[in-house]
Amino acid sequence: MEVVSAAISASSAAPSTTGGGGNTAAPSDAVLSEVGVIIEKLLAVRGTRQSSNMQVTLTEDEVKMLCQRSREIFLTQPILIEVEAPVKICGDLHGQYYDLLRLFEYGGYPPESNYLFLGDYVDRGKQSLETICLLLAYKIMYPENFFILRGNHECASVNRIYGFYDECKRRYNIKLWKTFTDCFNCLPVAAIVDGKIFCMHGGLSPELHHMDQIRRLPRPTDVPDTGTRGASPSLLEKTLSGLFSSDTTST
Ligand SMILES: [Mn+2]
Repeated sequence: MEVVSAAISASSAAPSTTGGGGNTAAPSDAVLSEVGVIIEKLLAVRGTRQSSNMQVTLTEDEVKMLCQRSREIFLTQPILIEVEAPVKICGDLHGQYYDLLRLFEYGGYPPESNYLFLGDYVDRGKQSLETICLLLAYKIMYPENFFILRGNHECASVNRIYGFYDECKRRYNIKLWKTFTDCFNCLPVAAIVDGKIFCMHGGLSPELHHMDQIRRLPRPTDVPDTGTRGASPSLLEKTLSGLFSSDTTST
């Protein structure tokens, strides 16, 4: 089995359809219309990157709605998602919103192309909020054609330190950062493309021997801090922390 890890910029693909919207947590037309407006706002700064890194300020209610609706969709889909090719696979964004826009300019804005992002949307860069909000909005809009996995920075103990918490506190409030945490704790952690390409953030855990170990992980779940657990960590803890083992704090 091939292994695709983070930091791959864009792999091949042509437009395709992999089926209609999920029916279990399908958002209402009113929600989709609201999300459409949010996407328009977020895309309105296209082409401005040379002059300034313009911010897009959504209302707090809009951001909360994105977190809550996307969280519902994540929970109706598996923690190990099965994705059909063609799909464009993209690595760390780390708050670089204009890089995300360039990826879409290059590869086609959803739903023209299908996407699988491998995690680390927040921290380090200046615009974690725009970055994660656009990804969540596309997830709600195209739940069967747009996929985002969890990276080690989609974890409160990490993004408390590396920038996302500060950005939430500066632009909104701490409560909204907690709302993001609730959403991140429900993200899928791995994907299999066309039944043969295994994709996830960071490295493989030495504890991981079978895909069912991932499928059995409960959600919501925090990623435990390595080294601060009790003497006998559960397989879940070992597996989930191991999932991100090669990419803990340095990237
Ligand atoms: Mn990273």
